Amino acid sequence: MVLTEKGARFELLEPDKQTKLLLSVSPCKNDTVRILIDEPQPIKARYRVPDVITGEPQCEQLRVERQSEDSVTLSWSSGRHRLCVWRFPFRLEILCEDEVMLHDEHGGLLWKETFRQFVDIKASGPSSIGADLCLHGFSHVYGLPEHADGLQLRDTRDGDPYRLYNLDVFAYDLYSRLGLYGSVPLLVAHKADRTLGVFWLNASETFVNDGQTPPVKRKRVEPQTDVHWLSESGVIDCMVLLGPGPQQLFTQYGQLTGYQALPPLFALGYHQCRWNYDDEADVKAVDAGFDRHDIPYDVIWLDIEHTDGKRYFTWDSALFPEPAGLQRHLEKKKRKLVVITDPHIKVDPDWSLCREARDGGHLVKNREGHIYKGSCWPGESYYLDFSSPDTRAWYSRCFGLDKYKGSTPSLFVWNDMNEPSVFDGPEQTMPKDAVHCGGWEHRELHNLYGFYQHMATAEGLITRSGGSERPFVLSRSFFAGSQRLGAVWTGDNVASWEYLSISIPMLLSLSVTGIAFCGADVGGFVQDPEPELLVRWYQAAALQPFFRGHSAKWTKRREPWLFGEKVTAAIRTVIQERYCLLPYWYTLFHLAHTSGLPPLRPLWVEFPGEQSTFTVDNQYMIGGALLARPVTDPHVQEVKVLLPGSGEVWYDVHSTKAHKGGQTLSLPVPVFQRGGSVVCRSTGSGSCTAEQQQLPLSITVALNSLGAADGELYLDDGHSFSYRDRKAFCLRRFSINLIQIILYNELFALPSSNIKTSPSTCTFSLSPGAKDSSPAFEYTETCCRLTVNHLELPVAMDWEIQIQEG
Ligand code: NBV
Repeated sequence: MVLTEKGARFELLEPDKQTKLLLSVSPCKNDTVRILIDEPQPIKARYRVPDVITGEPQCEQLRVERQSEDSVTLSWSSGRHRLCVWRFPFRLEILCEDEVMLHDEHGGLLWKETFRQFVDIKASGPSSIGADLCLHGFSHVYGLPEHADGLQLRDTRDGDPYRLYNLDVFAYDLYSRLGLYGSVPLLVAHKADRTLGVFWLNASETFVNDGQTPPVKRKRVEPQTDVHWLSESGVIDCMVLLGPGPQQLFTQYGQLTGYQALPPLFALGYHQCRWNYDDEADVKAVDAGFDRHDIPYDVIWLDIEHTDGKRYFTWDSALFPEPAGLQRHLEKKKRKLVVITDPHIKVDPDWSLCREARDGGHLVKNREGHIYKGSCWPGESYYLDFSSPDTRAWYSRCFGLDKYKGSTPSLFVWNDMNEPSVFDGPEQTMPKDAVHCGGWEHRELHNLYGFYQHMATAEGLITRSGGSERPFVLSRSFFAGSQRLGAVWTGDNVASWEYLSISIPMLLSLSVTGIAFCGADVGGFVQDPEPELLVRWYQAAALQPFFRGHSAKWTKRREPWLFGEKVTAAIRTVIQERYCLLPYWYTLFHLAHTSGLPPLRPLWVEFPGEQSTFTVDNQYMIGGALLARPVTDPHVQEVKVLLPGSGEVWYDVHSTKAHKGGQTLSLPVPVFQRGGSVVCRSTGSGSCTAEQQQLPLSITVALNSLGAADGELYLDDGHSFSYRDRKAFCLRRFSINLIQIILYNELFALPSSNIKTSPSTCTFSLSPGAKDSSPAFEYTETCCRLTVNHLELPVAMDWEIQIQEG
C-alpha cells in the first residue's frame, strides 16, 4: 500500500485469472469516498468518463490506524469514518455508525455478440467490470433513472436488473427495468438516521441488481440491501456519498457533478408544443389564442417539420418564410420560440453544414474507419461526434446569430433523438463498435452521447450572446451532470391515466439524482387524452418543474381552449396559479443551483426520520413548504393524502383550513402549505413571466405550532448571468415570530385555537426611504386567516410589521 496525498493505493491480484489490478481509495472533503480500480497493464487503455465530474475533489490526508499482512484500517480528519481494506480476497468497508462493503468482481465476457441481425465485434476483447456493495441497515433504495417505474427500486431477484442504456423507446412500457432515454448511475439509500449515495461513474451499458433482506427482529439482525453493479467496459470509478442526511447528500452530489443550471425565468412558465405547428400563421393563431383566452404562456415550440427536409438549422421556406419576423412578433409580447435540433445530419453534399461537418472531421466513424451512416428523419444520416471538444466547439458556433439564418436571441433549443436514435441500428441506436474521436468505441461512451449534445447546444446559446445570457435547452437524453446544461423531459409518454401516475415517480427519481429541471409531456404525447385526463394532467404538471404541453402529429389538436369553457377555465386556473407561484419556484431553483436540493422532493427528503414517508410516490413536496398530491385516477371526487409529521400543521392552500400532521385525509385536489413556512407569490395574472415579474408580491405566512415561520425569496433580472458575474440579485429572508406578537398584545392564538378579537391596527417600522401606505385588514375568523392588503413594502428593503389587537 502506498499513501499519497490523493489517498491510498493498493495492488490487488485477482485470484482466478491472476489479473493485476490497481485500487486507489480517496476520502474527499465533504464526506465522499472515491474508489477507483483499473488495470495496470490492460490490452487496451480503459475509458475513464471525462467531463462529468466538475473538478478534482479535494482529498483528505489518510492515517494508518492498524495494519496486518491482509488488511489495513485507515482514518482521516473527519474522525467519524474509517476505511478497512482486505486484499485477498478483496473487500473494502467504509465504517461510520454503519458500514458499506464493496467487493470487486473483475470478469470476462464474450469476444463477439449477436443481437438479431447485428454482430458486435469486441475488437478489444471482453472488458466488463463489476462490484458488489452491501448497504447495512438500509431497506429503501432510490435513483437510477430513467425507468418508467415507482420511486423505490424494487428487489430485482425476481426478474430483470435495472438497465442503464440510453434508448429511444416510443410509448415505453410501464414498470419496466429496461433502459429509457437517459441514465444517471446514482443509487440513493435511505433510512431514518442516514442517507447514502453510490455514484458509479461509467457510461457504458450498465446493469444494477439489488436485493433487500428484511430485518430479523428476534435475532436483532438489521435489514440490508445488496447491490451488484455490472458495466460492459471502462474502469470502476465509484463514489460513495456519506450524507448523513438527504440535504448533505444532494450537496455532495452537486459538488461532484455540478448543480442545476439556473434557468431563465421564462423557462419556468408554461410551454406550448406540438409536432408540429404547421406554419407561421398557425403559430401566430395559437399565440393569439392564449391571449384571447387569458391564459398565460411563455414559449411556443417547433418540431422537425419546420426545417427544410430535416436539415436542422434551416427553415422550410414555404411554411416559415419569415422566421425572424415570427420571433420578433412573439418577442413583442416577451415570448420565445424553441426549435428542435437533432444530432443526425442529412447526408447531402450540397448542404454547407453537412460539408463542414464532414470536412471538419466532426462525424462518428464505423469500425472500418469510414464515416458511419444510419437512418433517421432525413433518411440517410451522419452522426455528429459530440464527444470531441472540436466538434462541440464547431456545433456551438452553428448557433451564432450570423450563422443560424432566421434565428434571433429569442430562439431557444430542443435536442431530441440524442440517445442517439438510429432507425436501422441495433435496438434503434448506434452500433457499439462505431468509433469516436481518440479511437474510443461507442460502447464506452454510449450513455454520454446526449449529454454532450446538450452541452454543445447550451454552450452555443451562451456564446451567441457573448456570454451574457442564460441558455435554455431541453434534452431527451441525459447522463449524470446534465443538470448543469438545462432541462430534460420523459419522452414519448401516452395519454392515459397510468402514464400520468407514473410521471410523478419518474420526475422524483430524476430529482433525487440531480436532474431537477424535469417534466413530462402534459396530456401524453401519444394518443388523445379525454378532457378529464387533460385537466388532471395540467393540475399535476403545473406543480412540477418543467411544464410543457406536447402532442404527436397524428393526434387531435389540444390547445387548452378546444374542449369547451369548463375545461378552458380549469386549465386557465392552474396555469395562472403556476404563474403566481413563480417567485417561489424561482427561489427553489436558486436553491438547487447553489446547494443541490431539488425543487421537487419525495416526502422522505423533508421527513427523513418518518418511515411512513419512505414508500410514498404519488405525492411530493415542492421545496420545503408545499405538499401536493395530484389526482391521477378518473372519476374521483377526492383522493387520499398523507400529511406527515405528528407535530406539524398543514394549511390547505385553497381553504387555508389548518390540519394536524400525522394523518391521512381525503380531499378534492390536495395542496398544502406547511406550518412554519413563508411562500411568496405574485399577485394578479400577467400574460407571460416577464409581465408577471412586474406585479406586486404577496407573502403567505403559515405559522407552525410554536407560532413561527420563515422563508426566502430570490430575485434577479431573470435572464442574464449578472447574478453570477455582478452579484446582481436579491435574496430576502422573512421571519415571523408570533411569540413576540403575543407578548405585545395577545393578538394571535396558535393556529389550532381561536383568535379572540380581530386585529385593527398595523404599524410598520421601515427602512428610511420607504413610502407610507395605508394597509387594509381582512380577518376571516372561521379559518384564523388575517390578510393585510396595500402594504406597498419594497421587497429589497428591510422592514418590520407589527400587528396589534384592536
Ligand atoms: O420530433 C418528433 C418527435 C417529438 O415530437 C417527440 O417529443 C420526441 O420524443 N420525436 C420524439 C420523434 C418521433 C417520435 C415518434
